[in-house]
Amino acid sequence: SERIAVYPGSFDPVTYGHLDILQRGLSVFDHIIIAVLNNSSKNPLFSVEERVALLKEATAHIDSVTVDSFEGLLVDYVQRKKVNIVLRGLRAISDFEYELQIAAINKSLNPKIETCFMMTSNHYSFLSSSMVKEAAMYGGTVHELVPAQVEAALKKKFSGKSS
Ligand code: COD
Repeated sequence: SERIAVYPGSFDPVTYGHLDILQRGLSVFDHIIIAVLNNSSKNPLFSVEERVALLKEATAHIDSVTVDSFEGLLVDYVQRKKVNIVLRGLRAISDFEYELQIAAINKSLNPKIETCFMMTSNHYSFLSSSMVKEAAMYGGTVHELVPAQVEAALKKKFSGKSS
């Protein structure tokens, strides 16, 4: 049977760090469902539709990936998809505590669901969506950090707001 994992996140916006974890995940899983959190409380820069569209463009060349969004509890979404593995990435040690907390809460909410962690390459270990947004806001070059469509979308968001 097919091994499927759900890769959840805010992806506001998707970076090469996220895509690095996706690539690693694809060496272990047959199919990965990227699940974008539809979060009103986190006040994202990109709407859920925009984040999904950017992820779809960034993964268009990969057959074994689908992009979706979800609301409410992650474990409920994962169960609805009939999946029992959550894929997450680890960067610097600072991620560990946060990820441990999420994994522990999810485990207590649904013991059948396991979280699988992949370590990012050193190259991306300090890359985050928030850093990318801040750099772009002040007119910095984010070319090496995000796919071209994301770079263009950031430019559009911040045009007129910087300088
Ligand atoms: N290198 C490697 N991995 C990276 C990098 C990088 N440079 N950047 C990000 N990642 C990894 C992150 O470690 C994470 O594993 C994944 O990519 C997604 O990252 P983000 O920042 O886009 O996503 P988060 O952390 O905001 O996602 C949080 C969730 C949406 C998973 C969480 O809030 C959630 O499940 N919410 C739904 C409500 C719920 O179920 N709550 C209970 C559990 S908290």
